[in-house]
Amino acid sequence: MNRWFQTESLPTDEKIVSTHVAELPCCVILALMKILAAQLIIPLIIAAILFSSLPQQKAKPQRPPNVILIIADDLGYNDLSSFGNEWLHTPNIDALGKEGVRFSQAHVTSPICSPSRMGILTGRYQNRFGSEYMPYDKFDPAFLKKFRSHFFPFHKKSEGLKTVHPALFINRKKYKSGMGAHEITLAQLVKKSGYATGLVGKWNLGDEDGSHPFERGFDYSYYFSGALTRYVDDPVDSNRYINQHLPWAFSELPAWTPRAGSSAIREGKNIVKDTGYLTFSFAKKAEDYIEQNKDHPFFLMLSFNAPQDPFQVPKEYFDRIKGVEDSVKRVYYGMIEALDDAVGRITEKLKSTGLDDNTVILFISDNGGATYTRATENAPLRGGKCTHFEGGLMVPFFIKYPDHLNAGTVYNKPVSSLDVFSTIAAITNTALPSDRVYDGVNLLTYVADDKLTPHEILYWRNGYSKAIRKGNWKLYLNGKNNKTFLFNLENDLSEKHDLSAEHPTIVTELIIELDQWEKTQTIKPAWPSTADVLIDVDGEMYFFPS
Ligand SMILES: [Ca+2]
Repeated sequence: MNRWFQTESLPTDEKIVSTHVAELPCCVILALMKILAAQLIIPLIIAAILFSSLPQQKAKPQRPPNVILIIADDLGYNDLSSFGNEWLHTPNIDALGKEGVRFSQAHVTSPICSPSRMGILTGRYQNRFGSEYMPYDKFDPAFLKKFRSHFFPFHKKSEGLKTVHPALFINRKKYKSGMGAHEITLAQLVKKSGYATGLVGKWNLGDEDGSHPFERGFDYSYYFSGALTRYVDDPVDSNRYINQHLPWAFSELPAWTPRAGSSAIREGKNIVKDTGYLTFSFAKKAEDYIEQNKDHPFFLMLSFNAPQDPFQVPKEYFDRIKGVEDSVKRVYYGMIEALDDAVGRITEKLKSTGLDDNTVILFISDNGGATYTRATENAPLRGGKCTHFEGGLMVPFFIKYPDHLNAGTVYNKPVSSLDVFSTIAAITNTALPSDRVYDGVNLLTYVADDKLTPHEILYWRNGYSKAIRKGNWKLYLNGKNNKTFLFNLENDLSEKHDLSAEHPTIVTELIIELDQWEKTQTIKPAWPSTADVLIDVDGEMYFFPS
């Protein structure tokens, strides 16, 4: 029965009418019946119209919503206007939070690109399937030769890189690095519900057979498979673009690798020549994808490499940044404003195609800001990319879902990038596979009910660098530095006060919980780390296996 026709008063009214009818003369009864009949005709006509409209409603259900997952690269907690940065303007990205939900404590599962993206794309801790370190990129042979001969002398001068695992140069054929064949990606998931699937941008989930996006559920792909590529292909027009080198950063040499091997731009299986500024090329491809798929439900993963290095920016974006003298920061902020404009083009395209009311946009960064570039600090958080301090793990995250999530909501409980998978499963009405454990939750449920808590415990492991958060207690262990930190994030989000000496029992409890998770829910890394990097945090150097 339709809810429009269920009224609690109807049985009572019937009872009253029948009682009075028995006591009245026939002529009065007839007159009353005429009046009643007249009064009933109009409601009956309305009821008939409403009933007749029901099958029509069922015949035309609202189309399932489109889903666009936008991933930024190394965009830190303090790199957007809405998260407090006063030196740049990011109105388009911030609008996603203003028109949806802004998550103030969103954690990724790793402070480096690939393992974090593995978690987002599978909804499972990547440690469950051995994707703990960066996969081995394929470099241009000529570049690799130069890389080898310059690597160690170069890095003796840099602060960032301590050792390089021989696997990077010698054993790469011994290991198949990349997402395990058994894992199910978001694209493979939503295809079960009939979605068209597209990837535009950085992949970084492996460059071996079986690991490519077109082999992992994406019907369409315009991408590069590795961690890094230039924003402008050679030759760079110095009248239009600014190159900012970072001779102090361990990533300096690989960041400027020519567009070959894992850095080549591909459309499906074919290498293509992209002549634009890559952030805008990705925006254009995403616009085209939306146009071409506007007549049926689609899932688009738009995975920018901005604002990761190499630092290259169109001159007009450099000029837009006012009041910042440091050219490194100015280029970096310009790259973020270009990213913001690219996001604006996507939201405009949704409006012009009439899809904006029925499209969900999720925006997240894959890890915290890279402090080793000296362009960002992640304030008020400590540390950054390649550390398990919050600066490496806590990132900007928004979900805009018109008519389902209230505009302007700020959600303050800890959430995880693992939740992206379960939330998209719910939005697309796709059942999660029952043959494996999923570590995320459907955030729609939790945002709607403040009494619920998405995660009591979160875990992290990249080799010897590990962390656990239980409630507001956060433990960070660095086996190579021989450090143990305990923080209470409720009143010390900046991780300034190590409480490990004051609360040894909590330290022990958290170590046991972390150990238990490692023993029962993770496997050994499927391939060795490529390098130990050294990251400066407040003047102290911390090891991290990349
Ligand atoms: Ca990244």
